[in-house]
Amino acid sequence: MLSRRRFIQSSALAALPALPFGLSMPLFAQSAGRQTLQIPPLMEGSRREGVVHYDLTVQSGQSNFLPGLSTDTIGFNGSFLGPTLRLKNGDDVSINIDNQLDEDTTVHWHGLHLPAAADGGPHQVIEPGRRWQAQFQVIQRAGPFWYHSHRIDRTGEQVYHGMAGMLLVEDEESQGHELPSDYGVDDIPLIIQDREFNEDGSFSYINSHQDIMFGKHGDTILVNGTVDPVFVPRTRKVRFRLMNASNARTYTLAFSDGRAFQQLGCDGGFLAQPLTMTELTLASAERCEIVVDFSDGAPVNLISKPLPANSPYRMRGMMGRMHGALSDQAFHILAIEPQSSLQTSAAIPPILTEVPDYEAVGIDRQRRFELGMVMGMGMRGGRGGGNAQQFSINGQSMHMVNINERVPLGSTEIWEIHNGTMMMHPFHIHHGQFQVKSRNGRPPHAHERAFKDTVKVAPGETVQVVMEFLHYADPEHAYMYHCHILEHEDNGMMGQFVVE
Ligand SMILES: [Cu+2]
Repeated sequence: MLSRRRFIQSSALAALPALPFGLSMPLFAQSAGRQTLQIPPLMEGSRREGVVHYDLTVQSGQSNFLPGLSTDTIGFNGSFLGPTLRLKNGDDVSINIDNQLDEDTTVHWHGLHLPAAADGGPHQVIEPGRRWQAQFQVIQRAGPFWYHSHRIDRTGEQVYHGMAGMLLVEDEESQGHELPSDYGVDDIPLIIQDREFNEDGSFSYINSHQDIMFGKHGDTILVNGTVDPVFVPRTRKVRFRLMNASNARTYTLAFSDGRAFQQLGCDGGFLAQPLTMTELTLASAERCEIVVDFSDGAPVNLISKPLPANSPYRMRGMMGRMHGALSDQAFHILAIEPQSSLQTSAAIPPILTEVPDYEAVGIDRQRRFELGMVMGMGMRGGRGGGNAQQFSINGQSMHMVNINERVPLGSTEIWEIHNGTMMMHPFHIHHGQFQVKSRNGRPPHAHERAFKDTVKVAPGETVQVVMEFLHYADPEHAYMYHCHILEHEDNGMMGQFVVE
């Protein structure tokens, strides 16, 4: 299959500022010209009789990513991606989803704590022409969440074509802090995705066993659906809501001049205190909030570096030897060119929140989850459920009629995830947020000591997370747990549990 490299103009490469890391950066390069970073419209909903209503329509369309070419895509209320939904903790919300596609879909509220029947997982199918209504109370700390297709066997293809959007939860604490919060001005969503294009401009989805084995990777970066984007800060400090909405790729995000930034939080809430960082690694579905200071007025690039040589997340063994290059790829993500005069920004508060200790209430039970994948010639490809034997959890591949775990309402459990494969898997659990308790028996990293819903599990690693199962008992409707490399999920690395 022809790749994007056909389209690369050398002039675009000359426009990239010098990089400090000795990277051979431009191999996977950008379009012929920069475009202003698109900002998804903000949807705050309309309040009627105590309920906040949102309306989303899933529709097919065409998008123009590449000069002179159009791409068939899927979006919410538009042709690609969707509006940023803003929800307030404590509100009762009702979200209408109208499916105008000619295929089934579902819409999952990734990271939110809500009833299983409102979760939008593989069982909440929306047939073509039909409407699904998700109604729930927001019981959620402030943070960056998202929504995306969760259709059985075809999540990867639907998300790849555009079925994703950001969802911001605010609460009294987040609104009480003097943080950058002017959406689109100094509070900026960055939905990062990689895509491969065919010569005619269409997306190239799965066309090899490798695309399933390693997950679909592309050589062109989109940020909020923009190729080669540029963002112009108007304020000294900017808050970025970073979201890895790629099907499979892991990014190690940093700035081209090595500048430090403040991490405020991760998937499901604030860290106790801002953390000074110079890079962070986000796997598929992980999010992170950061604040960056542009007071010096200097242009800089957000980049993705190769995984460090000693990173536990690199592929190992035969996979590493054959496909370690995936871990070595570097990308230009976003050009940042501050305007000449910048408005002042408030100082970042030294204390952001109190992170409660889930373990303090006592652990009722521990469960173990063994991630498995079969290497090599056994791969049959395809996305049909009938082919879903390559990937497993505890030796079983996802099947819609199997309930793998039953969790008593009100319990607190340790879920221990062991990765015996040769590549990293980002493990996601529905129902709500968890805390990372340990990695191979050692304490979690400082940057993950907040609430998370997706956790990287390195080859050979055992990660323990602690989760509370509260509020919603329903023996009929299942929640999912799965690898968030979407091609792994679609091919069986997923299981189901009920809270009862
Ligand atoms: Cu996986």
